[in-house]
Amino acid sequence: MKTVYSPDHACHHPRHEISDGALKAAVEIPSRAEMVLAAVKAAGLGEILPPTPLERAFVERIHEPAYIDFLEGVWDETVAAGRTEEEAFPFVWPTPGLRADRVPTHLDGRMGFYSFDAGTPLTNGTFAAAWSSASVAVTAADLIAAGEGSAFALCRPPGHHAMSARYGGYCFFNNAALAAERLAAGGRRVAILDVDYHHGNGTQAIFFERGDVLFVSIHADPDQEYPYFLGHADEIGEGAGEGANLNLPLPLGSDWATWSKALELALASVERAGPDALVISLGLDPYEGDPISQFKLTTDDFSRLGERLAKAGVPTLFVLEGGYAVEALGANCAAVLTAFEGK
Ligand code: 6XA
Ligand code: ZN
Repeated sequence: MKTVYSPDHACHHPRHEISDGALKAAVEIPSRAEMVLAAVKAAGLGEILPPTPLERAFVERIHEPAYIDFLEGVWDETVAAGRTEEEAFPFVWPTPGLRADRVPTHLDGRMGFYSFDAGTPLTNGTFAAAWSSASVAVTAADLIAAGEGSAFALCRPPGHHAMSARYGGYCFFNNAALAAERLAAGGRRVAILDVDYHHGNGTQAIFFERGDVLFVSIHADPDQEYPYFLGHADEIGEGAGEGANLNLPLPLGSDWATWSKALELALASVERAGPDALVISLGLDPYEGDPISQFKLTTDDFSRLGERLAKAGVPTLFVLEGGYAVEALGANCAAVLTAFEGK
């Protein structure tokens, strides 16, 4: 399996985030990708390729032009506002009852308009890193389009929370959605299976009214876990997308016995759709040792996941999402990918 990777992820290097209602040490940090890269190399998974340049017109198929402009310019705006902190955070949003039909000119208004949480730090190099991450995903999708049976997009920052015009959950561009769009644009039927601990609200929202891309997600019950406001079982898609969205929320504390039952339901739905390509939003935060998550998957369970996905027999693109147990991240990622390859 080929891996696509860019060192530019390290341009996004937050020191802090807001979580648990306070300023904390950031967990979505460059060492995550470095650990995964080292493990993929050590496992001899296959060639490691750089991304090809990403065309902005293609990104605009998923993300609004004004949002792309905002992300590209927000650090200059931050500096122009005389701010000298290492990170910038929004703190006010156009929730129901406030007006969302005007984009404010002030930086704080603009950050709130284009985000949905306060937990996602913007830094000097965020745009460069997020763009490189999106480039990695689309390049890996092109490998599948060219006939590879599998590929790994070693994306950082992650993407599955990013909506067409809002960032949040450490995500800026929706890497999996861009990859799926690339494959769907070639006339393929695509299924996305999101195994991250958190619901992929951005990916769901992007494809909610589309019938050509199935979105299936196994995640912690949003009544009890981030992102809280999407990810319930009654969200089944709308219009042409009705029936093409499947959420499988699970209780906190779920282990492989519970999780693997959801996986069978997820794969049954994928099988019914009969896709030409499968995109896995590969979050490794269902791991028992993850510092911000509360599922109980082990490294061996990640091997079982890889083995099971291979049995689906569909060309498969793995797109890295969350996972914060940095020391175990490489082993868990390699477990999925090498088991998929039958190694
Ligand atoms: C709130 C938790 C953000 C979730 C990030 C993640 N600080 N998403 O791993 O998949
Ligand atoms: Zn996650």
